[in-house]
Amino acid sequence: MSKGEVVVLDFWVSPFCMRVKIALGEKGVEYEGREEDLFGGKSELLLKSNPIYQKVPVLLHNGKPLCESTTIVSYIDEVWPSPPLLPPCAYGRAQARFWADFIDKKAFDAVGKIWRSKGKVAESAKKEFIEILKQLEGALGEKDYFGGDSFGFVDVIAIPLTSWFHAVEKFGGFKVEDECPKFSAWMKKCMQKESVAKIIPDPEKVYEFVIMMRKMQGIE
Ligand code: GS8
Repeated sequence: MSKGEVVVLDFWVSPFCMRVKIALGEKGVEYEGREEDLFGGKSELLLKSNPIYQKVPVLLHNGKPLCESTTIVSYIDEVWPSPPLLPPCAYGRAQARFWADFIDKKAFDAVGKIWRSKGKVAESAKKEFIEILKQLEGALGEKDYFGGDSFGFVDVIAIPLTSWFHAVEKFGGFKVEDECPKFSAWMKKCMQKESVAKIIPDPEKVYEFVIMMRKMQGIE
């Protein structure tokens, strides 16, 4: 479903970039992914396209840049409406945006706190993280996906975070599956989707990346 040229300024292990690629995959949109070197030096194109934050992902649609993953996923849903990610009613859309915001504010922070810490701090970060997952389990309820029967907006926003779970499980000494079985079942269901499976990186590679980051930040 072409509506011009689509380029994603990307970084393989970034859950924010994964959101954009999964949304494009759901819509069947072809795109060119350009891997950024976030440590060695960002491209001129990235600096020019996202002068405010200088972060990936950036979506370039016919040369016009869009920044911030949740904003980009909403844009993709508007430009390529089929299959829809956001629900048709205003209330459902507002609810989806509420949970997307919760994931950004709470869940990402909690994952970061676990891998960036050690000892007692890591222990309390782990408790906080499990609490957040349980709140997400509550939002999921008995549904297959956050929005109901089909994979939608909140699923696209949330599923990339799970690519870091293996790493945080190793550092935190726990298993998401034991603590939050319903959330875990949702993860497995999402992973059966081609749009998700082909984008989520190998958990061992993510773990190795996190070890490297911990070394770089002097944590170990
Ligand atoms: C976060 C993007 C981000 O943190 C979004 O798109 O939703 N709120 C934004 N991108 C990171 C890579 S993933 O951790 C990034 O580009 N970092 C480079 C930097 O901070 O210099």
